[in-house]
Amino acid sequence: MDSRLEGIRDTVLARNPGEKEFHQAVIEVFESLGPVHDRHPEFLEGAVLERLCEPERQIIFRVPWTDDAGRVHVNRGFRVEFNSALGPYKGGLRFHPSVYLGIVKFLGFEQIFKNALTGMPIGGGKGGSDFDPRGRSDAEIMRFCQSFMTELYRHIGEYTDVPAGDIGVGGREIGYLFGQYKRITNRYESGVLTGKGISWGGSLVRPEATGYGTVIFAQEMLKTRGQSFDGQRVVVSGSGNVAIHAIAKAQSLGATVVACSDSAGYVVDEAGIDVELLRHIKEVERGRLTEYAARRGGATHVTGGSVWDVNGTVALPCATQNELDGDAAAKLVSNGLIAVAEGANMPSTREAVSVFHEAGILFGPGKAANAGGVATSALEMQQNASRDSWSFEHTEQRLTEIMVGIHDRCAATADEYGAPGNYVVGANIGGFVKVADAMLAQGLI
Ligand code: NDP
Ligand code: 2IT
Repeated sequence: MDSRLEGIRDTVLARNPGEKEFHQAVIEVFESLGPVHDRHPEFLEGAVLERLCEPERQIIFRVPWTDDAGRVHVNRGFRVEFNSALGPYKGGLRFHPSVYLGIVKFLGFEQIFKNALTGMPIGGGKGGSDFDPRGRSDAEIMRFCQSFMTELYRHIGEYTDVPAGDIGVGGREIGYLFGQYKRITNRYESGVLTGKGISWGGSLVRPEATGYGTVIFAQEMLKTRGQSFDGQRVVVSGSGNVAIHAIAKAQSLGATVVACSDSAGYVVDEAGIDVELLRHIKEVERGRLTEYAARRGGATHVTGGSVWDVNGTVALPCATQNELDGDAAAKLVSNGLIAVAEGANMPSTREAVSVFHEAGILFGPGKAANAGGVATSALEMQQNASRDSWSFEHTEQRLTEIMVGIHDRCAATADEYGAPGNYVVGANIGGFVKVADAMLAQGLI
């Protein structure tokens, strides 16, 4: 790391003790930014990095709710409004038992750069709760969401902060959250949340957007080496919103997706994952991957283990942070890997990213490769602002243009700063310069 940034990094780590995922995200960005500060001394003079690492506002609140048996539970709710230089805070809500401030801050920090790369007018934020939705009835989920929004509503708004989904938060939860916001405020403010149902202000393509966008980004990387998805053997982690649509898109481009996973294990299906069956089990029945293997002839389920033991030419990690470590990366490389695009946020550890770079693997970091979800959220906000709704084809075309644009900007920025082919450098510098310029233009805030 550039020696001018080391002291700033040390201060950030010391000010935020115990938040290891946030530290990891900050260090990874700082490692790219040395050359920017050679060209832009004004960023150091204006203490841009010090300001960028301190969220503009952090909200932590109690979320009490009752289960179906009438027992009272208390969870913790978070919203970190990280940076509004480019637009209202924008980013998802995650409901998962592992959520604590360090996870919300890593996600919010990444979101600043990701949102800048989309070229849309959106700042960065993130939120969520340590609530575990697993095994909860619809009525329990609804009561939790209503309680969560009963505090959150006072902090958000179309021009202030616009949450959406993430792990454990999909269309059902956004519905309950929107209903409660409307009830408390007496405003049909469509633009306050994205990922809404299509009949009440949602956008076509938003459910598919992250997974589709990740595959479009990967396809652009493959093109730089004269390759495509056609005939690739793809391994995907996760089996949620992002994974399902990444699988569908990769297969529509001629690839065979031979494996996917959940937190209990993974399935191998050499014939190619049956997306409709997977979608039905996961989204309609809210079941487990063991069900998939039980119903699909030829597929096998492995309990525990690592999906990265399955060999493939393209890997799409679409589950969660730090799910792909240095050993897994080395194994993938020795098994014939050529490309990785991150559908999840920070799924590869720093060691894994080093392994990929040293082996000359095409590597698309999450803040670039999974930006299609939030970009389509911004398209949903545009439709809401103009009280319009666009066709699937038009919206998908916009998503494709945005993803190709992000790919090309990352590649051009990496070239410009002397790191050709390094999409991590391209994404970090590309996102950072845009936000830094806007922060300086807006004065000391
Ligand atoms: P979902 O809740 O729909 O699916 C999450 C998937 O990841 C499930 O298969 C889940 O398995 C698995 N998973 C979650 N946590 C863990 C864990 N700790 N260990 C192992 N597996 C885990 O979430 P999404 O598909 O929406 O999100 C997946 C990733 O994509 C996240 O990193 C998210 O931040 C990122 N992302 C999401 C976007 C979106 O628009 N939804 C946009 C950009 C990025 P199980 O069911 O067993 O828990
Ligand atoms: O990580 C992400 O970009 C998301 N979970 C989507 C955020 C959004 O506002 O659509």
